[in-house]
Amino acid sequence: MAQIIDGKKISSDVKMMVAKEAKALTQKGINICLAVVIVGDDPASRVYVNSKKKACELVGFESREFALDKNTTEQELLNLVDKLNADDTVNGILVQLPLPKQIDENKIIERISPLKDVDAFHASNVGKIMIGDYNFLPCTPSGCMDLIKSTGVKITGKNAVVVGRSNIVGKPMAMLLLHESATVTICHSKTKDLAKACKEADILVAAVGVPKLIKGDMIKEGAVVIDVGMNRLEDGKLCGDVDFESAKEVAGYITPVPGGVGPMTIATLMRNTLTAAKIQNGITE
Ligand code: L34
Repeated sequence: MAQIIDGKKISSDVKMMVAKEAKALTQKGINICLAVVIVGDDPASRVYVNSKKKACELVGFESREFALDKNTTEQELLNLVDKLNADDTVNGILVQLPLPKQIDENKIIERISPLKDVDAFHASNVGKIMIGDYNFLPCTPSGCMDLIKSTGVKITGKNAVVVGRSNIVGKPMAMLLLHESATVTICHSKTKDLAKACKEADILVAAVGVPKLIKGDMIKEGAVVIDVGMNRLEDGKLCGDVDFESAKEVAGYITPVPGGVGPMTIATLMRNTLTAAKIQNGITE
């Protein structure tokens, strides 16, 4: 029976640390502000953005929301990004994805100043991560690494399998595991024998967006299983990419959905915003 990795608790510890540092900065007259941009009325995005605003409040940041109509043009959004880049009172800029189809996400991401790119999605930040010399890590993969480390299982030399190859989760996740000296395999929709690959994993990260794709019989006894999936079923219930019920019988450690990776994404965003503010204020420890 697997031990449940408590993302809520671990994320709350991260936020407490951020709050403590933010308070010290405030006492020096440095206020920290995150600009949160949401376009359209996707209900899931609304939930996540609200959680981000709430987390800002908790750690003592200002959050400034920019809620734009679903028909906003690419140019209008670019103009807003330019304005936020130029605003010295804004330390971090978060444009919640996905964006409506008339807007090219890459174009928006590339317009955000890399110093304010608290998602670490900008090509220059992605490149820095690849090299291993970076200021920010993307929130979800970084949160996953913290969850893996919380188990005490050593990563060096282990077989790590990442299912999913998105720019936002799969690819950077693989890179972070590689930095910690895991032997990393990336699986995706064209992988020939997914079950066989997963079964080799000491550390398994599922980030594909297919509900309950990973079953217990695909998991190695005692493995660390991190479920990034955030699928809403027809009954309104959230479910991960891992079939929790069968997986928990085999895994050594497993994250629940909800209460696993999601809260860590938000806590890491707070940590990145703090880092951005420190860099922008010339504080280097
Ligand atoms: N720019 N867009 C940008 N940055 C991000 O880091 C994100 N992401 C993903 C979607 N778009 C983004 C998020 O914020 C996914 N994501 C995210 C954040 C938080 C949660 C889930 C996804 C979360 O808090 N999940 C809760 C359950 C929430 C619910 O009930 O719906 C959990 O406990 O997992």
